[in-house]
Amino acid sequence: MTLNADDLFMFDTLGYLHLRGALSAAEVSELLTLVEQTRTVDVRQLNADDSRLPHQLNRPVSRMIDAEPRFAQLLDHPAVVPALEASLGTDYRHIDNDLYFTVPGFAGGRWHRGVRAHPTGHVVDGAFICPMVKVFYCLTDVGPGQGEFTVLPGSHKSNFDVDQQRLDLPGQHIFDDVRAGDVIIFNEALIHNGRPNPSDRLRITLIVNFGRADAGPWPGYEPNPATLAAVSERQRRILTPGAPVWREPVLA
Ligand SMILES: O=C(O)CCC(=O)C(=O)O
Repeated sequence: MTLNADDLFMFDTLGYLHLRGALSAAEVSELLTLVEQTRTVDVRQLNADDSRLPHQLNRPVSRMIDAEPRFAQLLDHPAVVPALEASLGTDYRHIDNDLYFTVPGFAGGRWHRGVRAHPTGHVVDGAFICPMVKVFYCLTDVGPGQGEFTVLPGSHKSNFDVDQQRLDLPGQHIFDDVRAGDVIIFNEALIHNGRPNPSDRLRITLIVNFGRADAGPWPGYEPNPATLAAVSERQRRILTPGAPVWREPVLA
């Protein structure tokens, strides 16, 4: 999969790409098998040092790659490498990773962003300068009213505040036509949220968050040395912290 001029335009302007059918049916099936094997992992055991837990989501398992190093394929999957290299540079790094469930009855999250918006966007001299870009590997179909992911397109360039204490925000995009195997890539400066899930369907997402060469891991997400030893050389480079811990760079 390559990124063409239209993709670059949309990523710059909207702040996200929805890559439909990015994973094959066989890949979805393999990843769902890994999910089944990982979903009941004891997160206290996985995080021998309990100080990590307060920083993690564990919905149900943060640091899924440490729990199951075969998830490391998500660090350099061919479907996402072009967008990650274009937005973060060829030496992009891992920041955090989560096996993430949106369970039936989920009440909905709150709007947030992972890094600050930049009033003129994240392109300088024709190149992206995004500090953080997140990838959602969607393993289940998601339709209306099924705990959809939502973004405010263009909010990575926002110049005005918006009242975020409500479910629906002006201009929002709701990902309510997702098929298992789709991938969503977004600039973490986008305001985003997970909607309530009144349905009886579980939404399963594998989330991997990335930064530039100098990015450190989110606190509580430092990879295990054993994981670094188990993965490919390229994956090891991506997983190796570029700094001891995540700090947002100051963009001019
Ligand atoms: O997928 C969702 O429901 C929200 C996830 C989210 O907000 C995040 O990963 O920052």
